[in-house]
Amino acid sequence: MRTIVVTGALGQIGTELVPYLRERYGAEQVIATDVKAAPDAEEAGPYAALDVMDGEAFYEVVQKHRADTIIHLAALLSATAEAKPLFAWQLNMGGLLNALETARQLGCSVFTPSSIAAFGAGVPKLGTPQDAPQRPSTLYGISKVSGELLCDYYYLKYGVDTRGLRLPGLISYAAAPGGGTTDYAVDMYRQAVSSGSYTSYIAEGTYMDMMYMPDALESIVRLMEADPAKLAHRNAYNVSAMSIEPGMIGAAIRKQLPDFRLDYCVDPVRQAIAESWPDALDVSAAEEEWGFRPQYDLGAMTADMLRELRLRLP
Ligand code: AKB
Repeated sequence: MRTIVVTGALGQIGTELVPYLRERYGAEQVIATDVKAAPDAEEAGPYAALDVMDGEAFYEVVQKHRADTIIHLAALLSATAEAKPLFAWQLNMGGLLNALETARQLGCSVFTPSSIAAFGAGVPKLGTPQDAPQRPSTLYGISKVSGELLCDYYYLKYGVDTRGLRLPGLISYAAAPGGGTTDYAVDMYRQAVSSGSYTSYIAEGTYMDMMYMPDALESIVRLMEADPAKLAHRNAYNVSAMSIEPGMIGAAIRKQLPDFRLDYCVDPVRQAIAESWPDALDVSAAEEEWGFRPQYDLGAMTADMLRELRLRLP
């Protein structure tokens, strides 16, 4: 990667990925884009307002900056997609198609995230294999499987260097997530610091894969820098650092904040989404093909999250 256009740069991943890439590749080499106008703080490098559903505008931004890589993050997450399925399909698929077409015409590589949501019924919940039937029951999951297939198509038919990760729930202190099912985990840490208690909309005992944001950022770069000859599974790799449920996060928080109180008020929509997903992915293909190696377990992540949130939250 030399010059990189990032879409959805103001979202949960983009907020942290853009500075991470700028540190590594140089500020001027990373062009942050989002549908919103540039925030005042966005002075650390180039920024362009871009609606990813506008194919011509997409092409122009990438061409103008002579980018060789597109990191396409703009998408609706699971809970929002379930509330607005038509728009979610249009944005998640239309934006990706524009990214791939631009890449095809300008010779770029493409990274785009898939998700644990790309799996549904009919797979083992524990150790969900890299290659398994993908029959998701959520609109978000359907868009993610379709995205994986579309990325494969552009690779096989046009030689576009497409790569992706089936990301688990990402936990970070820097940017609040929006519209996901795994967001409860981030909310719990934030509320633990700001109010000392949290009411979870996901039921106790509901396991999902999660990963701390620094491991996600490192994994994206590691995959994009990997030797293409070793990538048998390009779109997309199972990745996860831990399989956890709300009570485990609560217990980890209580080790540092003994008075932290965790209650439950289950939201049936997000609970159903969570139950349709795997409990724990098999990540061996990512380990073998490009050296996936997350650093943070639940304890280390909790210590870091609480330390950082105490500095940030009132
Ligand atoms: C969501 O909850 O929708 C996302 C995801 C797992 O893809 N965090």
